[in-house]
Order: sequence, then C-alpha cells, then structure tokens
Amino acid sequence: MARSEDRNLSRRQVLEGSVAAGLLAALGNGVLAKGAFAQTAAASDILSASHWGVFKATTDGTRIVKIAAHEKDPYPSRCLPGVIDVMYSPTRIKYPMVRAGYLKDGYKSDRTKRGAEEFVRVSWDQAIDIVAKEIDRVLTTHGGQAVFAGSYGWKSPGKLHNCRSLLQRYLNQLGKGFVSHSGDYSTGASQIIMPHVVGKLEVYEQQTAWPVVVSDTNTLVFWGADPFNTNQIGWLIPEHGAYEGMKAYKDTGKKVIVIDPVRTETVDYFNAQWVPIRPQTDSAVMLGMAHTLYTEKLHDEKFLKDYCTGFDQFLPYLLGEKDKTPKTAEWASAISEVPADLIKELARSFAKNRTMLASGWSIQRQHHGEQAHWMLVTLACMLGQIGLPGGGFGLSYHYSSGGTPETACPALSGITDGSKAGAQPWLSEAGSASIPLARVVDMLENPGKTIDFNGKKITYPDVKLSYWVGGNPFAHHQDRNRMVKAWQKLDTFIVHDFQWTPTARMADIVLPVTTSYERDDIEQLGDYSLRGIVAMKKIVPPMFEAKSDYDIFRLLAKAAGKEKEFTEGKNTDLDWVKTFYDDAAKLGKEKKVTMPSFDEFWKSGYLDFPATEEGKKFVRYGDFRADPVFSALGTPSGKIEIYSKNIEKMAYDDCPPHPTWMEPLEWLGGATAKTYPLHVVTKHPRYRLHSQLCGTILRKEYAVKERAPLLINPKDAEARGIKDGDIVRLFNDRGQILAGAVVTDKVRANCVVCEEGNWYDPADPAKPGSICKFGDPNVLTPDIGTSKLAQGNCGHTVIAQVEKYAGEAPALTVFVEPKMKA
Ligand code: PGD
Ligand code: PGD
Repeated sequence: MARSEDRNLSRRQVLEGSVAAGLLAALGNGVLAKGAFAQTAAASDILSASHWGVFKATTDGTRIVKIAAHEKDPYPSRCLPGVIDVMYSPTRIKYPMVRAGYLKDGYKSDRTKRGAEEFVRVSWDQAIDIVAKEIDRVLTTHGGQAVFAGSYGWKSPGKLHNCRSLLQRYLNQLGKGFVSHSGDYSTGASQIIMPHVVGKLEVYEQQTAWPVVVSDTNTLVFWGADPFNTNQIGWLIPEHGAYEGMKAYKDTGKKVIVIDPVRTETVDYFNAQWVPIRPQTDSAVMLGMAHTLYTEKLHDEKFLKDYCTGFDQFLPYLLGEKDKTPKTAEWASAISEVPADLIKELARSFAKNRTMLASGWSIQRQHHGEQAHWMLVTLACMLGQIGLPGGGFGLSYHYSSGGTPETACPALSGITDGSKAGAQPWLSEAGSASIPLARVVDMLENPGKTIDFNGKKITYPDVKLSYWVGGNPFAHHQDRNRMVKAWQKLDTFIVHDFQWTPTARMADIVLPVTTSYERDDIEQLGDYSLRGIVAMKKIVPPMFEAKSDYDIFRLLAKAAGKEKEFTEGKNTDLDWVKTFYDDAAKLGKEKKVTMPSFDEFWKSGYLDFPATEEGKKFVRYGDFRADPVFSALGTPSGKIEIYSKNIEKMAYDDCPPHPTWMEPLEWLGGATAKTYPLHVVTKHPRYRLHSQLCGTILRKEYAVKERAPLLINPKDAEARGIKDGDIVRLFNDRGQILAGAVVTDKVRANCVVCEEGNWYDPADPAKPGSICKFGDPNVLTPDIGTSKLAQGNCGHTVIAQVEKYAGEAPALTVFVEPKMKA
C-alpha cells in the first residue's frame, strides 16, 4: 500500500537525517514490543527520565549521541527519539526574545501583531528587567486579579523544576495574588461530577490491580479508551506496568471489547471485538443496555438497594414514563448506529460474566460529558459487580498505567508554590480569583461576567497579563480563531519554553528554558504503583542561553528583593533534590522501609521496590462492598448516587440530577450534520504527548506531505475524490485546516481522525480565520463548557466537512524559528 511505502521512505529519511538518526538507530524499530529496544547503555552513561520513561544517555561531552531505554522498562515508548531531539531540533528556543513592537512600546504596543511580528534578541539582564517591571506595573496598577498565572499544561516531571509551582511561588512572594484555575483539560467534566456520584475524583485513583483483572475478569471492555497508546506516558515517570498487565490478560485469551469509532491499536493488540460507535452517543448506548438489564430482570436489585441511592428516581426516565420515550436498545441504536441486537447481547453478556467497564476520558471531553461517566457508573451499579474482584468500572486503566500494583515506596516531597498553610490563601487574602480552566478565553473576552460552576457563581476578573510556563494553550484550547482575537485583549503575554511552540510565537516575551536533560532533578517512578524513585540527571550543560525556570524565577524574585525567600537559602539544584529525597527517607523510616543514603541513590539513580501483596490484590471499592457503613463513600448519602439531590438543587438546564441522554451542540445525528457530515475525532497522538515533540524528527513517522495526518474511511474518501496521500482541507464555520489524507478502514464512516496537539500554523498570523497549514484540530472545535456544572472543555465535540485541496499548498512555517530582527 502507498501508505506503508511512505512510512518506509520517511523512516529512511529520518535515519539519514540528523544527530537524532543515531538515537533512532540505538532505539531500534519495534515500538512497544517487549525487548525490542537495543539495551546498549554503557556503565558511564547518564541516567535520566521523562514523561515517556527512564533512559540512559551517552554523550560526547556536550551533546547526546545515543540513548537507550532503561533495562527495567520492558515496554519503552516509541516517542523516546523525539524526547532528545527537542534539544537539537530547529525549533529550539536559543535566547531571550521580545516581540519587536513590544520592545519599542511595551504594553501599549499593537497587540494585533502578536504571532506575526519579528522577535528581537535581548540579553538576560534586559529580559529580567522588562518582565520584573511589567509584573510590578500590572500588580500595582490593577492588582492580583489582573495577572493570570493558571498556566496549565504538561510541563516536564521533576520535583524541583515544577515550573507552574515556581511561577506561583514567585508571585506569592510578591504578595499581591494572581488568578489561578481549577480543573484540567483531561477530565474537566468527570472530576466534577464524580464527587457527586461516588464522593471522589475517581479519575486519578488506583484501579483494581491488573493481577486481579487477569485472574477474575472475564470480559474486559475498553469504552472510549486506547490504553495501548495512552499508557506510553505518565504524569510522573512511567514504569509501563499496564503493558505487563495487558500482556498477561491477552495471554489468557479472555474476551476484550473496544467501543470506539476508531479501530485502535488496542483493538488490534487484543484482537478485540470492535464496536464502531457513532461518537458522542455513549450515554445513549449505556441507557439502552440499562433498559435491557431492567426489562429482562438481569439487574442486581440488592446492590442497587444496599449500595446506591436514587435508582427509583432514575427508573421513570429509563422507562420513558414522563417523556414517553423508553430508552430501549432500539432507541439507543437509532442514536448510536450500534445495532440494537448487539446492545442487548452485550448487556446480557456483561450481566452473565465478571465484567470490567474500563473507560477512557474522551467520552467526557464532550458537550454534556458529565453524563457519560455518570451513566457508566449507573450501568455498573445495575450489574452489581462493583467491589468484586475483576468487576465494576475503572476510569484510569488507560492512564499512567493505572492498575499496576502498588509498592511501599515512600512519596517524595517537592518544591511548593510558597503559599502559606499550603492552601490557596491568595484567593481570599489578596482578593484574587480562580476560574474553571477551560473558560480562560471566555474570561478574557468578558471581564465582570458571572457564570455558573458546580453550584457556585464565578465572576471573571479583568486580566491584563498572562504568564505561561509548561503549557501550550495555542494547541490545547478550543476554537483557535476566537482565542487569537481574545488574546489581543492582553497587555502582555509572557512564555517560557524550550520549543518555539505556537504559544511561544504568540508571546510578547519569550524566555528560553532548559529541558530536563540540562538540569538535575528527581521524580517518582509509577504514578499509581509508586514503584520507585528516579534521578533525572543533567546529561549535558544548558544549550545556547537556556536557564531553568527555577533560575529565571529566582532572578525575578531577586529583582523584587525576595531571592532569599525564594531559594530558602539553598544554593544548588542538588541541595533541593537531596531535601526531597531525605524527606522520603524519613517517611520510609516510619513505614519501616529502608532506603540508601542520598549519595548512594544518586550514584545509581534508580531505586525500585517490589509490589506488596496487598497491592497485587487490590480491588477498587472492595472495602465499600465489604462494609458500606464503615467504608461509606464521601457522597451526602454515603452511597453511590444515581440521583443527586445536590445537583437537583442547582437546577441546571444542562445537567439534570440523574444520568440523561442530551444531544450535544453538534453531532452526526444533529441538524448541522447535513452541512458538516463528518465527526472529527481528536484523539491523543501516537508519537507525541499532546503537542510535545511536534517540532522533532518524530514528525517523519506520521506526517503526510509534511502535514498532520487525517484518517478517513475509504467510503468518505471515494465520495469526495480523495486519495491516500492527498492534501485535504477540513473546515466548518469556525475555521479551516490543511492535513494529509490517510485512507483507511481503521476509522468508521462519517468520522475522520485528526490528532490533538498538531501545531497551529496560520497562513497569515495577523488574520484570525486564515487557514492552518499543518492541521491543528482546535481551529475547528467549539469553545463551550460541558455544562454549567463542570464547565469542562469539549475538544471531542466537533463536526466538519473535507475536500481535496485544490491549490498549491502553502509552505509550513511553524517548524523553523520565527522571523527575527537583527
Ligand atoms: P503540551 O503539548 O503537553 O500540552 O495541553 P498541554 O498544554 O499540556 O504542552 C506542554 C508544554 O510545556 C510544551 O510546549 C513543552 O515544551 C513545555 N514544557 C515542558 N517542560 C517544560 C519546562 O520544564 N518548563 C517550561 N517552561 N516548559 C516546559 C494538553 C491538553 O490538551 C490536555 S492535558 C488535554 S487532555 C486536552 N486534550 C484534547 C483533546 O483530546 N482534544 C482536543 N481537541 N483538544 C485537547 N486539548 C487538551
Ligand atoms: P483519547 O485519545 O482522547 O484519550 O486519554 P483519553 O482516553 O481521553 O480517547 C481515547 C479513545 O476514545 C480514542 O481511541 C478515541 O478514538 C475514542 N473516542 C473519541 N470520541 C469517542 C466517543 O464519542 N465515544 C467513544 N466510545 N470513543 C471515543 C487521554 C490521556 O492520555 C490524557 S488526558 C493525557 S493528558 C495523556 N495524553 C497522551 C498523549 O497525548 N499521547 C499519548 N501517546 N498518550 C497519552 N496519554 C494520556
């Protein structure tokens, strides 16, 4: 097939390419295949780590020439070559830079030039002076409410170089407050609804351990989850334990079902039953299953009575008593295009077998996204297997290797944001504010506007300055063209990064930071397992004029006369790292866990612990099942709430008090689907973490004629005269992007896949609305809240149309340095 030839070619190009060729060669070709990586690290190699895992690097003194995955990582990420190339790629930020107009006119400059005007190199002294004076001006003139330091993003791991905490630590020391945020882009809806339902965030909690799933689960359902892809990364350092769990389950030959519009790697890996659902219709299918269970008397009445509240209030809705619409499998099938017989068959087989409903998070990153996970829990309650080994539901099997058994490793401490009492005193003391994160553009557009949020009212502050470290909002936020205009309201936008991301390009002041591999740090191995502790060692000296975020904020604190408070008298990074390690060792002592001295640890750099017996047998909600009174949940009733009186009191028109199917703003069954008949699945990328590594050699692994790939079903392609490898234009009322067609039956008809995180590359950055040349799907997505309850983002709610691109495709500009003035 043309597609695989392209891939071979691109691989060859990579290998001929740059210093990174050596990296790829060293890593081998077999991605995520046990033992496929060449383990050629020498004793003199330096151990370090990242969101993608632990590795050893060989240097020639100034540059890294080779890396090898750590010998204890049996399933290394395919992204490792790009992890190092961020240091050497053409998009590396080398020097402090200021937008030309901003350097001349300061905050009074023409903001419409953001993203379009040249940058001018300045010295570090000048850069620190400009930033310190501007922060002082805004705080003095407008107060803390005018500085947005929410600064969300997947910054690098590391207990010291935690850039968001460092930013807030600096601002806290100035004592005038700032605007922060609550929530995140990953689980915006679920982390608000779940506490109402089960009394916990639920999304970031340990899952029933994989060994229990392997021995007790008979049917493993991945619902809108692609764990084979998304477990590549960890928020901390991944140990990749989920791959061992998945392999062991696969070896049993037991059933796996994947409900997803895409035939994912997870489907192929398990040779699973694929249910190609119409996107955004999951709660309808779950309701159809619930109806089948109820009418066929397959539901567990005892579990509903002993462990849940509100089933009685939900039942009239399920049976259609008020709206005359029973939520039958046939009703669900008309919405979801999943055959009614299959919905019934699945419901019956779930009831008959020990079933684990393992959901990803895409299904809540949608309009009314709260309903999907609420309904999933309700379905699991009707099946009555919650708290039994291998049964129930899990919301984190796809993330950071949830379910990997826990060890007794003590937790590291880390740099704090410097707020008193560890809470968030700036909120009240300094009169500043916090907003639900995904409303950031709405906030910029509408200072003074009041919105609903989880039973409260939030009034937007009037923000004049935004400071972003460790995030890429011009990749992660929705409705790019609206965002570009809203951003022009800011007096000043400051960014630290090591890559010329779309966000850095939009900044007034850009400060070059070190990567993790140019500074010393320490981090925990395994988010859920706490498998161990890893040294994130400096491999090479900082490149060009990069400084760590820590040093930059230390200099800014110094300019404000607060250096001592900022550093707490510590002179080097290693002083901090040692403190964090020693804190863990103290905790260890209390738990009777012996740890080597810091010096011994630092020498080897890797400390791991065996899983405990308790960890291997862990069953989520096992305690609650054993004793629902003693281990009552944190909900008002202490039980699982299928009907929430608290949500009822809020009386929101877009979030009823029990799980409900509600049409999203736009979807394939909606009125606008005639004009825009394709749903755009913005799933998480195979070769990146969001937008990270987009500027690296890894692009050669997936780009089509240099553009981001757009997966399209052969039927949809043929109807539009689109061939594999064509450049296409994807568009809707909010914007337009170019992409490269990959014609494949891996995506169901009427859906296309365009991965989130593709760098935004506007043809004319001065003109909001101009075509994005690379393929950022967030040019097309709507910037709305999931509902008044959670106000989460809706990155998975988007429909569009596609056509073959007729003209000469404009050259990309986002993968080289922006224009610079001498
Ligand atoms: P990243 O690409 O990880 O994306 O959004 P997020 O902003 O987290 O950006 C991290 C940035 O931090 C990179 O530019 C990186 O270079 C920089 N960085 C790394 N380490 C450091 C450091 O030490 N210091 C500094 N200063 N910078 C550093 C991700 C967000 O996107 C998330 S979490 C999700 S779940 C959402 N997913 C979707 C989706 O599914 N669909 C759509 N349409 N949109 C989404 N957006 C969201
Ligand atoms: P997605 O890729 O958005 O991942 O985890 P999350 O589960 O949110 O979606 C998972 C699957 O859901 C995809 O296969 C997609 O096709 C499917 N899907 C999309 N819409 C629907 C729908 O309406 N119904 C159903 N049934 N399925 C649907 C994301 C998690 O991954 C997060 S939040 C982060 S921050 C990390 N990000 C990355 C990353 O960027 N890259 C990699 N390789 N790994 C990651 N892991 C983490």
